[in-house]
Amino acid sequence: HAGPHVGPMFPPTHPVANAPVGTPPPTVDGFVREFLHELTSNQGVSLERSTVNDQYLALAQTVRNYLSARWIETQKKQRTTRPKGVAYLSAEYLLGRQLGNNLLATGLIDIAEEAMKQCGLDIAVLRAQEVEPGLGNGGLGRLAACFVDSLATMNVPCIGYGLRYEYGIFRQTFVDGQQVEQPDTWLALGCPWEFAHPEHAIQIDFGGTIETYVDADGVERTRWVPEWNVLGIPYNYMVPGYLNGRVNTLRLWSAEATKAFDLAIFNSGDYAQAVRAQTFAENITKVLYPEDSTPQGKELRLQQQYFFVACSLRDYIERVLGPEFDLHELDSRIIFQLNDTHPVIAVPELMRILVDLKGFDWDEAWAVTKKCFAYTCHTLLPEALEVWPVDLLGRLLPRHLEIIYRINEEFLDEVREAFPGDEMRIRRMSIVAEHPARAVRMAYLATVAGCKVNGVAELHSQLLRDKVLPDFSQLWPEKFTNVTNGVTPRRFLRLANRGLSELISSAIGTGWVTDLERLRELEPYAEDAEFRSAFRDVKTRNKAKLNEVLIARDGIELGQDHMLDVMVKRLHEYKRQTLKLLHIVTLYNEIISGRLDPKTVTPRNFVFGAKAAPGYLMAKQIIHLINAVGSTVNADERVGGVLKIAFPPNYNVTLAEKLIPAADLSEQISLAGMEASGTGNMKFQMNGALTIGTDDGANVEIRRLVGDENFFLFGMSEPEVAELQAKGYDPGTYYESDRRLRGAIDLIGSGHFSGGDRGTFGSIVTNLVTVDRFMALADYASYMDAQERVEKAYADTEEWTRSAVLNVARSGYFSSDRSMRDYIQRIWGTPPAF
Ligand code: OAK
Repeated sequence: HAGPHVGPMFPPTHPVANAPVGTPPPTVDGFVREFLHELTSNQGVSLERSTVNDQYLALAQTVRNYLSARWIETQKKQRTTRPKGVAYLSAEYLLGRQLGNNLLATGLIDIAEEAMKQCGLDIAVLRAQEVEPGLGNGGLGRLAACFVDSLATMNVPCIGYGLRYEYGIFRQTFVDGQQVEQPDTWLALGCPWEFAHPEHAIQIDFGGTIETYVDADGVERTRWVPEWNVLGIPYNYMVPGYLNGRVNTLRLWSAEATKAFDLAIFNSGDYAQAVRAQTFAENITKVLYPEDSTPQGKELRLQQQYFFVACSLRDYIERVLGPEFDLHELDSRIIFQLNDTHPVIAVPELMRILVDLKGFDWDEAWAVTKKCFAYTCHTLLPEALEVWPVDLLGRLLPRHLEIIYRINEEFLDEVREAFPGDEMRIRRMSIVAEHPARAVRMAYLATVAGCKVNGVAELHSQLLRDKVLPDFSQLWPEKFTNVTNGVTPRRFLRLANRGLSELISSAIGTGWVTDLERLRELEPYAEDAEFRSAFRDVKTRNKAKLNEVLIARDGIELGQDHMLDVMVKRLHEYKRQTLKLLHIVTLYNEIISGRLDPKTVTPRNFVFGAKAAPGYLMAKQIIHLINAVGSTVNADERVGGVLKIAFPPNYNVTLAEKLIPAADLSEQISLAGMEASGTGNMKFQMNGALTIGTDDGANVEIRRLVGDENFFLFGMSEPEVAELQAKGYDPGTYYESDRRLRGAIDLIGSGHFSGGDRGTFGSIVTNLVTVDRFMALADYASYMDAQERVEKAYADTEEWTRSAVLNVARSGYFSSDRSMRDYIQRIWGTPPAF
């Protein structure tokens, strides 16, 4: 690829680089003064009478003040230099808490800590007061948050566009071991990080009809006559680079009723109806859909998608570029990156703007549009590919449907020309599917419109080309590329694991924070017994901290001096939490039936974290089973405490930041060919956990980098899975022929974990033995073997630590800074600005 040259990142400057230009560096005294000022002027309370929430808000406000001057500065510079920027379009941003990250980015951690101490406050208590904005489901949303962090740190102009859900991902609770969802009221105590701009509201239309008319030049044109509309209110969030003075913007849209809409009904005297209209409009951004990669095809979801991309395009074109800008040159100033298919309705929207509103002719508009979008796919599951029924689209967005039809017609003409007479291919490739019902395949639309299409790990990108979009990759091989995911080392190493960060910096300096490949310099320290001992001390302290958190948060007590084995991710059958359970239940069954002496078992804490989509019944049953196995095993004296199962509810970014630094073993055990990438896998590696995993997603690249001897590989490879699938998979044969496996499954089926009731987990058992879509039984024996290798390896403390250090040293590739560099070179062409 002939991308632009990407120079070194903007070098980190002094530790208060984000302080306003011309202001003296902050001192503890100054910080105390500002904090107290915020407390009195913003919260209206004295220090003596203030609550922890007051104190948190005042502290956040103090930090926000440092950042906002730099933010204004960044925007001012951009208005004069007019660089090309990235507009990241994402329905989800799973940000995590902001205070710690913003203190880190401004270099104010120590000053703030000392200042709070002088006020008699513990900054840790204040930080714990923050409710994280859970505006995402899992991997896709967290990735978006890592990417905007990296772009700011690398000095690349970027606006993240998304939705300001009033309720984020539900708060998970367990009642009798079963998931119960509670609303996430993240805004209840006030969010100090957002800047609302109701004066910049944008009107967004829906519904109605289309009509043709003849314009002043005698040209026949089409226009949309919408039926109803809402207002989009922008809420801006600062995205600071790490110690570099740049502050980018995250702009999330909130829906409100339009005045005109209200007023008409109000004037008719129906006050109640007017209020209903308000409610109706505000529903659009009321709640995040909690389905992770299984879209439900709900009308409200399409409303959300159109609402946020329509707001974002209008915002960029009218407010950022302005009326003078020649939209023929749009691609010189922006690339719209589509985070999966959720924002793909932006494609016909841009066409509509150019053709209907700006008077472009069709071909001209299409030429511009094709250069302005790029599409990232985050899945391989067929059921995760979004498809919108034509009648729904036509009802909500009639003009967009018409535009999609025309895009499709012209696209299919192109296919016909490339493959004359191949009608089957035409039908396969059509953006509009005819069966089972007429529907628009959003991934196809994104592929046709995008200048590039990428997967999120090498294996995934390959499978995307070969299995999901084979006809498209044959037609346009050069369109397809890979960008392996990454995670931000600021949040997930520097901030989450201060102990390890300090140990690393004491060995190799601090440069790794923005240049993670420098972790390679740690390799020789793997051979240094003193360093290894210090490394173990850090782990031990992280485990102790985790214990404190779990006791305070959930009353959970982990086993002392146990290996920490962690599986945290959304609950999905393809991720195979059940395979993990089969391992645990097997050990347990072998112990209680006297075949395994618990004294010979390495003591282990098994920690799960997982939310299930509320409508995903099998996932919810698996959660129930994990909890049931946990309470049974934990209470069984025959186990002697060597197996300890913990399932803290409501796994989120905040908990991840505590769990991952304490982990010894990272479970990445999806069926090969199912996990697009995984990003938790990278966070664990970076924090010195060893991985037990299949050859799936980014595990492939992790293993290649750390070496076979530092990774516990098991299970079928993707081609082996495909072969077994083709041959016909029968889980029953594995069940019949493997005594330990049968024993574990039978124990679950016997009602042992459900007070004797065989029905409770009957469907899990039946499903495993007769269907097992994700082949847990086929990989079971290999997994058990690998777990035995884990036990042996863990027994050799020095060797294990050596491996752990090498895992850290070889994790540099998985910085999201590197991902961003790849996007820039392969897709965006947006070099660092100033
Ligand atoms: C969510 C909704 C629709 C389609 C995909 C997702 C999603 O979260 N996918 C996940 O994206 C992560 C980031 O790329 C990957 O690491 C995960 O493997 C993938 O499941």
